[in-house]
Amino acid sequence: SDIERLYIHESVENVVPPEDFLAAFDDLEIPNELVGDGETYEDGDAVATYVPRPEFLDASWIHCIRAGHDAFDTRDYENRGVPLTNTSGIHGATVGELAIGYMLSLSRLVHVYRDHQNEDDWYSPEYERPFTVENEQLCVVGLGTLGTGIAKRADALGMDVVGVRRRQEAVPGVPEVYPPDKLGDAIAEARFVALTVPHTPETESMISDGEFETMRDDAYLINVGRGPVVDEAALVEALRSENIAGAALDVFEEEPLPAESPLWDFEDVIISPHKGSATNRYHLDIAEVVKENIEKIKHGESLTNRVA
Ligand code: NDP
Ligand code: 7N6
Repeated sequence: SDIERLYIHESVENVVPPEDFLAAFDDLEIPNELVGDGETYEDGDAVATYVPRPEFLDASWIHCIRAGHDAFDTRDYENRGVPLTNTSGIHGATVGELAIGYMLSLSRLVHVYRDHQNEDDWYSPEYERPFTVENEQLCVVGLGTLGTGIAKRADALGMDVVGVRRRQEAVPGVPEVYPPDKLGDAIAEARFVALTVPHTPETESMISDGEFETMRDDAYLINVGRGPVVDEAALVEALRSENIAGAALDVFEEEPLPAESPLWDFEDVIISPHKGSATNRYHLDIAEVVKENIEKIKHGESLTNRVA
């Protein structure tokens, strides 16, 4: 049935200013409203939300404003026949540019110079340390919106890009695509390993002791997917034992990253507080996906990004 009302759950504040997000729907013919917990929903209601809530199962359609819908139990939605959609498809440039920024900093030491700037220190690194990313190998694990967003930008910088995914589909800028059971081969020669897979039972702790053994000693791990994809204790150990050279991390097993985490203190670990997707037009990018699906429901077409 048609969507008659659009509710925006207040949890969207985790990512976007709720009032700005709400205003992005003002051009629709249907009413929109900001709601909190404990609301009642009925047929014809749609909810865009950051968190899952049991009462959402009474509505006609739920949209998760995140690309990763791992906080939602898809079985609940399937059992009730309520469609659940996510916001994959919009983060190629945002997360892609962040990952490129990480690699350019790790190679040209921008983060190190800033650390020294904080001490008014005109610093000269060891001659051996800086390098260009040009001609270095990047392995992108997961070749969806995020992964291809990183791959095509890395390709433009003259990097040699390989990737990992389950489906053996050709990906522009990625001449070599490995299946997940060849992960070791895919990461063995890489200077940078970038993780862009969703958190699923298959990807949990996909990068652990064995993978850090396999990686080059001068390699850097980039994680912009989800924290649990990496065994964080193994990562800390790999950094301590100099089994890898460093890391750039946007996502963590526990967020916010606890103050006592050793990850804060490595010079060649760059930490961003889950801001890979944060830009000043994030609310508009998400709203576009929601509006596209409101149109699709109206025309009886199948939903984009349906995950349950
Ligand atoms: P997509 O669905 O477009 O891409 C996911 C990719 O992962 C697909 O190419 C899929 O390919 C691959 N994949 C899935 N399972 C496996 C596996 N077991 N082994 C290898 N590859 C696998 O999603 P997005 O790119 O939009 O987002 C990916 C994830 O990134 C999200 O789920 C979310 O967790 C995270 N994210 C983080 C953000 C941040 O702020 N840091 C922002 C946005 C997203 P195939 O099916 O062929 O295996
Ligand atoms: C919100 C980032 C996603 O999955 O994790 C991202 O889209 C959202 C802080």
